[in-house]
Amino acid sequence: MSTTEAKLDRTKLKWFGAGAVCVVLFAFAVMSCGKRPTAAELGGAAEAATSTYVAPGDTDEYYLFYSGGHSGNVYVAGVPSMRHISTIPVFAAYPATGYGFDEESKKMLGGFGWGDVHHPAISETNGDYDGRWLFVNDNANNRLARIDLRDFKTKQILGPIPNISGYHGGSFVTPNTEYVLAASRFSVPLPKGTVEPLEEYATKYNGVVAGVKVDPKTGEMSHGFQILMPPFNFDLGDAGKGPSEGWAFWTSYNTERATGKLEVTSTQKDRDYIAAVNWKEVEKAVAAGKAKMISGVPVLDPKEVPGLVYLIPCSKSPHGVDVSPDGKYFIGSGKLQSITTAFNVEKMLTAIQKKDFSGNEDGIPVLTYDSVKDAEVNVGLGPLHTQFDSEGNAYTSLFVESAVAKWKLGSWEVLDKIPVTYNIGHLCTAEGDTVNPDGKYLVALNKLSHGRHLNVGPSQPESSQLINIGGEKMKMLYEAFTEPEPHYAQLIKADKLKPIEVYPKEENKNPNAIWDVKDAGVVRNGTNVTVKMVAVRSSFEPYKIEVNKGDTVTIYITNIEQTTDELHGFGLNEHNLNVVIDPGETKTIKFVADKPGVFPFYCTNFCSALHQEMQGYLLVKGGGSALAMK
Ligand code: RUQ
Ligand code: CUA
Repeated sequence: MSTTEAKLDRTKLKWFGAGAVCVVLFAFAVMSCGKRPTAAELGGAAEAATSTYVAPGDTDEYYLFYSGGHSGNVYVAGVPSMRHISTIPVFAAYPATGYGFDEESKKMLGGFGWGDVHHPAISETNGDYDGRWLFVNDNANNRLARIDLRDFKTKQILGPIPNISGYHGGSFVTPNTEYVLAASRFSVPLPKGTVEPLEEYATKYNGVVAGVKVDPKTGEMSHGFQILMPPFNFDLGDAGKGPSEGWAFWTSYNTERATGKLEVTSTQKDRDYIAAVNWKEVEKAVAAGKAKMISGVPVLDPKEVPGLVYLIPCSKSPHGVDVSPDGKYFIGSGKLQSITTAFNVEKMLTAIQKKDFSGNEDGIPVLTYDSVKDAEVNVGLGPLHTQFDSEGNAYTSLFVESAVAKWKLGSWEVLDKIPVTYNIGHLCTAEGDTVNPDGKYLVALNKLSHGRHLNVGPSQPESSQLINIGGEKMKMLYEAFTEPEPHYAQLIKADKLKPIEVYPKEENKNPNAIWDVKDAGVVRNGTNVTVKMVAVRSSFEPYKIEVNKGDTVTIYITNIEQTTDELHGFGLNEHNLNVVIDPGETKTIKFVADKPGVFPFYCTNFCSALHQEMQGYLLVKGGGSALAMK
């Protein structure tokens, strides 16, 4: 770089506030280890900094929804800034929004204190994100949740789903969100509740692959169909599209049907399987009465109903299968190998037609590997998960190698590779699992950070990296802390979502909602005390609730504000109760007043200059007399 160019570069930097700061820090970091940054390093950092810089007041181009693993939450960040902008509690209580404290959300949680959120999926219409709902599965308690993207709130939790054990093989949606895929990671004897000796695992335990039905209008989820499978461990999946529409795919491992130390016992065979299910045929079979009901769900046994399921050999210990945007290929990678395999849907259909089978598992035909495979691509060590861009390229995460490989569908050439830090699990490209990916960005969800952040002790913060995939070569742009533990993510163009700002009053159908302070009050019926309360800047009405020890108290609070961002909270001292009520919302609190005394309640969510004054008292009579001050 010439001096003029260097000068130009510096002048440019002046105009990019954050960019400049980053470059200075970068330069400082490099110099402090005794090296001067090269012009190329400075230029690259400036470019990266400016392309991720979102100025104060500006907003990001994409929403990133990523799973929060065993936190039970879904996290929302903006891309390219990677700023964490929201937390959506799903399977665990979250005091910040009062989730899990009001009666409505407590009921949804069903008594479980946590969940293990794995793979978020945005609903689709014609194979493209329609921005209506986000589904997430719970690996721990076999549940599926639906978040409404109109208000970013969890609206339904279905489960524990009968017969599914370790719901990891989801949530992947079919092209018109007819189903959300589900599968058992851990085979168990069925129906649940029965016990068979572990020694008889191979014959008496069952795997299950399934589809949870979704109502196309309301998003309401219900038990769809299930298929009884051999006791393999079923892993991640994907739905077919285009020429493969109507098919669903999952990988499986431990096709050895082993127990004990799986790291040894389940890695004996060279290949495991991809299970391919023709869900349109499954629907017909269910309609024809060929399913039997097990624990309230129609279950099909492929031994009795052939033609629904096929197995395709895949490199051993695969972790999911991904269908290309055109629906022609499905990609399966063995974690213990350095190749990923591209299978061809047309070849699969031909093999099925010609009964080109190499064996069977409990009566399920195994297709001949060489007949279905299109190519083995030498991507690198530990291939895990593949996503796509708009130019016909695929991107595969390499766990062992700590890198992302870019390769071409069809010509199978590996085009580029970029190191990531460290041990990437999944990756997510912009709308990369739809029929219409955007390209542009890739987020690497790394499993280990090995001190990429300030030291905060043994539990090291996670890190995810933003990579520009808009050009020929991938470029590292930014690295950010991500809440633990991201397993998968969805990256959707921001303008596809139109979240509401307040809950419109006319849409509030809660029979206990009140909109005028003169309707507020306390009504007693035996030992049941019902309070209808209004929260509005900056007071509660009523501000005094008098009850007797032992009364059951139900409080319906309506936030009658119709102004954006005017939330109120209701925290009750020493009662483990806090709810937050958004503008136009009504929430229900219920508790037994079992402690005598005077308990202040107050607004927990900052709302106005007189927020601190927004308070009241609960008087629970039945204790001793007070110590009066003389
Ligand atoms: S998963 S990385 Cu459900 Cu691969 Cu965790
Ligand atoms: Cu209402 Cu703070």
